[in-house]
Amino acid sequence: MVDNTNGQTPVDHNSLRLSKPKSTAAGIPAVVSSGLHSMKKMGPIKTIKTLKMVNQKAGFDCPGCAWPDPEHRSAFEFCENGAKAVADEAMRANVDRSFFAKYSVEELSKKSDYWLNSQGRIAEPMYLKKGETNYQPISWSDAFSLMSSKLNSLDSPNRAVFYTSGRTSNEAAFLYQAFVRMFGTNNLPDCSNMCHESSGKALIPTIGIGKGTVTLEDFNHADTILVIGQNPGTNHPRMLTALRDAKLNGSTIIHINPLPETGLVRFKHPQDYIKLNFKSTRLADIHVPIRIGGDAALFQAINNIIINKKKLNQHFIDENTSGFSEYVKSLESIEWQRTCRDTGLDRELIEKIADICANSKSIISCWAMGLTQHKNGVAVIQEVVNLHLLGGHIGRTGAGLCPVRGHSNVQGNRTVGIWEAPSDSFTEKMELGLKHTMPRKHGLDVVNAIRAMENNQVDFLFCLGGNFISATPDTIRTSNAVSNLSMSVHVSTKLNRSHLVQSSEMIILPCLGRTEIDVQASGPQFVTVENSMGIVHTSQGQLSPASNKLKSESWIVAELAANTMPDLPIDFRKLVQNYDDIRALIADCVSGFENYNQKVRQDNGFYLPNPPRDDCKFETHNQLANFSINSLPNVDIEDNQFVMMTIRSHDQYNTTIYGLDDRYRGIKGNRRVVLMNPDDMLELKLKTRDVVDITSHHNDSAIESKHWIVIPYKIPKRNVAAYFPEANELVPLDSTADISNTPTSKWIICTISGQNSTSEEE
Ligand SMILES: Nc1nc2c(c(=O)[nH]1)N[C@H]1C(S)=C(S)[C@@H](COP(=O)(O)OP(=O)(O)OC[C@H]3O[C@@H](n4cnc5c(=O)[nH]c(N)nc54)[C@H](O)[C@@H]3O)O[C@H]1N2
Ligand SMILES: Nc1nc2c(c(=O)[nH]1)N[C@H]1C(S)=C(S)[C@@H](COP(=O)(O)OP(=O)(O)OC[C@H]3O[C@@H](n4cnc5c(=O)[nH]c(N)nc54)[C@H](O)[C@@H]3O)O[C@H]1N2
Ligand SMILES: [Mo]
Repeated sequence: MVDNTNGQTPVDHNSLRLSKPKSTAAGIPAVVSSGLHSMKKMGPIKTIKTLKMVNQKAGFDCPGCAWPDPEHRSAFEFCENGAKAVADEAMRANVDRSFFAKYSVEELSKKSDYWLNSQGRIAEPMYLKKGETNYQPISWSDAFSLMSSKLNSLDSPNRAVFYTSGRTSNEAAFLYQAFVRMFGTNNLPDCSNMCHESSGKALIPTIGIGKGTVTLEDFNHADTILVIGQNPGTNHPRMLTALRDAKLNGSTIIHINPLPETGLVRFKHPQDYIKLNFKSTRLADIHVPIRIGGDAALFQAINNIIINKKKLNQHFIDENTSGFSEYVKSLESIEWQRTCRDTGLDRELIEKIADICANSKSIISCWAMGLTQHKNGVAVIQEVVNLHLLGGHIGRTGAGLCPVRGHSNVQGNRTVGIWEAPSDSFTEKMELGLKHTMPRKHGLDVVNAIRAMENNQVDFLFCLGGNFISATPDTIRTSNAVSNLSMSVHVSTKLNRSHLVQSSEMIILPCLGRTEIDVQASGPQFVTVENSMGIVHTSQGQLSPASNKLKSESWIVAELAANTMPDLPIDFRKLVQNYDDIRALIADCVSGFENYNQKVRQDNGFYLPNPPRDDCKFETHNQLANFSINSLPNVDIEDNQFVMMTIRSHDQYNTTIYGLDDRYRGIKGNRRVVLMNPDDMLELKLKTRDVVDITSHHNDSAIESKHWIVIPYKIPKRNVAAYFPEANELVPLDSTADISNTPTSKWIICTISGQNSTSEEE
């Protein structure tokens, strides 16, 4: 029905069911939901066997999120959504040559994301020749010959782009960036560019490290925990356990979010049922229903109140920081009228939160995409940092900054070199370790890579995991850019839309997942990953691979390197025979990994050095933590406009759609919905389930997307929400955050029109 050759998600005509949003997260429904998903995909025996290995010392790291494991683990150390991620990977390998013979690329592109994912694991390498309609099988060696001759035929190494999604192990990621840089380019865009890039860019100049500064234990000692722009009930369910424990230890939890996300209302730990404890815990003491984009105004106001009340840690400020008096001066012009308008909040509530912060001995601030994916993503995070510097809430027990990472090893990937803009000192150490020169010129990030493809400056795209088409913004524009490529290669576990938007030649390389046994010449291997709190630990797959044609990511990267550059000083093929050898090389090339092989074998792994956390030291240009002064963003919109945020539902992992239900929000069966404030609906004369068209506006350009079902929801006026990836087609490629260049997926100015009556059954 819809022309889908450009990678758009087809319109969803399934019937929509609505119910009241839930008030308690997890509990029995979570156990049932994860159980059902797992049983359906794996059967009962494999389900129990598999789930017992998640996040255990000798098991595999959950491919779900990057939340750390407690030191004393229970037998079932996973959450509902982790169980779904595991079950999804443990599916049978039905996507093989007969599958691709049956369905042409054109036919597959008409299928929903849910359907594509539910077909099972990809079984063997596949090749789509120029002009052909269907993928055909190809041998591993022929695939490498095609790729290496393409790479060697390029006019410049910079005409190749190497994307990474954050599930890749440290070992594979390290080998990959080593090869890419020795090949001669820093074109290493990654999912981080669309995720926590703003956090890194905000933290490096202010505290000297682009990572968080707390440990899990700190949660037990925090007076106040701010959860800002984050939906942990769905995206980091195991964080709820940490919040519950903090709560039981007396902390106050403040949830700053346009939506009253269920995960932060009440929580029931599924494991408590085993102990016959049926009570749930209230989590957030205060929900702050901020307008989308109002956080900078909120934090400046809070900081100003704290300064005016003189509730400062003057000793910390004097000893450890720079820029305090300039910052104080910069806040003098704050006006309540603007604060209340930008935030949509009453003065009273803001004063109450400021009061709590001012009187807290130790604050932890957690944040995710609700802050990073904004035009002022970097600046707003720096405003949170300012709050911490005023009270010295950093570098001591129970206090600190906690950017909550997404993909399970996205932080580790960065640490070992997946970055288009490495520092000179990083590159120098890498060169010494690898005994090979590397380019200094910074490469392309995600958005600039798409622009370069659009301008025919790139011929070759290699994706180590991920779903480039559906994760990036501006779907139609990006699809057109990608179709300019002469070759694109996807190392994947599951079928996704990126396999269906045609470049001249396409290759799919199926790889082992985190859960599967990885045997190389020296025997079974484990890999290593870094969680959101800087702990590096092992992960060892335990399940038989879904197909005997799957290869490990490290092996794939090594073969790519060996085929493309046979004369390198490093024997990539030898390195993958025993991953200890890769780790030994990482120890030589990356700071903090000395004695890697020994340290990572300790129970619970090891912490990477973190000067602010460990010693209250700040390795910035002036060796001090820096206050930052940022002007407020203009969040005014015109009378007929709305601000849209694109969010995740409960049954998805990024672009992988496990199911069609968003259980906590009470939205089931159909994902092509737009959540609106009931007063706005009245004004636009819209009823529940009416169908509308949405147009996004950026500078002078507009993008239209048809057929969205309206749902009334508790969301601030003039704010709307829709699900990612369906709504990506509305995110303009050129609307990006200052400094980090992250697409503003939570700030899309749009108009809504073309209402007609319900057509969900059509
Ligand atoms: N099950 C599951 N787990 C996941 C993922 C998944 O898709 N599924 N994805 C993983 C990845 S890669 C990531 S990055 C994380 C993402 O984790 P989150 O960042 O929690 O994910 P989002 O759904 O993007 O939610 C952002 C939240 O920010 C709020 N928000 C939006 N705009 C604003 C704003 O202007 N101000 C404030 N204060 N809040 C705002 C939204 O209402 C929403 O609750 O989760 C990871 N874990
Ligand atoms: N509008 C909008 N856009 C967004 C966001 C948003 O909030 N709103 N969020 C952004 C964020 S935070 C992120 S992190 C990106 C996510 O961007 P990506 O990381 O590119 O996307 P994923 O959906 O996580 O990738 C899913 C695919 O990864 C492959 N895969 C899964 N496991 C493995 C594995 O172990 N190895 C390999 N090689 N492949 C594997 C499967 O084939 C699957 O189809 O999207 C970004 N895009
Ligand atoms: Mo992410």
